Amino acid sequence: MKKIEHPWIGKYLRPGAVPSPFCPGCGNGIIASAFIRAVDKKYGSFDNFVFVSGIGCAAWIPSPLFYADTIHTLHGRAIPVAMGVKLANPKLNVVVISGDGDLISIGGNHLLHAARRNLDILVILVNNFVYAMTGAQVSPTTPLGARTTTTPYGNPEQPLDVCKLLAQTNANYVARWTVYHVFDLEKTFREALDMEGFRFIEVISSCPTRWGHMQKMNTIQLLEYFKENSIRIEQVKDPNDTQGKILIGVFVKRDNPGFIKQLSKVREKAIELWRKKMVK
Ligand SMILES: Cc1ncc(C[n+]2csc(CCOP(=O)(O)OP(=O)(O)O)c2C)c(N)n1
Ligand code: SF4
Ligand SMILES: [Mg+2]
Repeated sequence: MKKIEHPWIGKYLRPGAVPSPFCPGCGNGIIASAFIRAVDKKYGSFDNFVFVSGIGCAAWIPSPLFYADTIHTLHGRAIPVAMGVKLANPKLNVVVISGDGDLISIGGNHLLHAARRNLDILVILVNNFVYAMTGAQVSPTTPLGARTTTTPYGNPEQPLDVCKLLAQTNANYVARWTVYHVFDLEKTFREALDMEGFRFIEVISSCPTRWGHMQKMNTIQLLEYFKENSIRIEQVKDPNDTQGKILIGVFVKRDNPGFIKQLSKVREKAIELWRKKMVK
């Protein structure tokens, strides 16, 4: 095989993982490159980063693709592992990248509570509407009526709008883009990387092999669909404008103290009380 040369290989991309492990047309490559460009502009390296992922195609973005410290953990358990990493060393930039099945289905409970705590991690949800790695099974984001391998006559369930849900918690940042909106995506990564507290970015991604196959859509058609059917939050004049549309943009941006700050306040208080021997 011809050797591929690129300045990112050996810096941001693990040499053994190039060419990428993803199918042609997979949005995972677009998300990975937008994220690397954001990090490169802000920090110039992955030195202070730890990436945590669960199981699924999206989880392969950090591991094996990124040449960085990564923990590829159990299905659904990326967030608790990321919490452990952040508590052990709060100076690290801790980033979770995983899929809709991993983060919302089996890992949904962890996602909700990390947002409630305003835990200082960045979570990137790669939403391709199915469990892609295991063969296009229905997920909590599969649209109503859509065909998947486990709903061959149409999905009878309503999907979860996870951005709307998390916007109601204490999360400091919640945003959604699609892989068509690549410049917005990079900008949002840069913005979120700087912040404390819980930051959540959903990226609607193209999966031509599993999701696209079930919908009889190729990569171009998927990207065209994202382009034609997205509406920016600022453009919404009436709630009906969002019917059948993908609502994109920044849902919330706050600068509330993150969990690490709250925890250190309690820790300082405990030490002070202990010193005064007020605690038995
Ligand atoms: C405990 C456990 N249950 C089920 C599986 C099988 N499994 C592997 S990946 C996956 C779903 C992945 O879906 P998603 O997170 O959406 O990632 P995608 O492949 O779509 O990027 C499942 C159910 C597993 N690995 N471990
Ligand atoms: S199955 Fe879908 S999500 Fe997985 S690598 Fe292929 S295109 Fe990407
Ligand atoms: Mg998925």
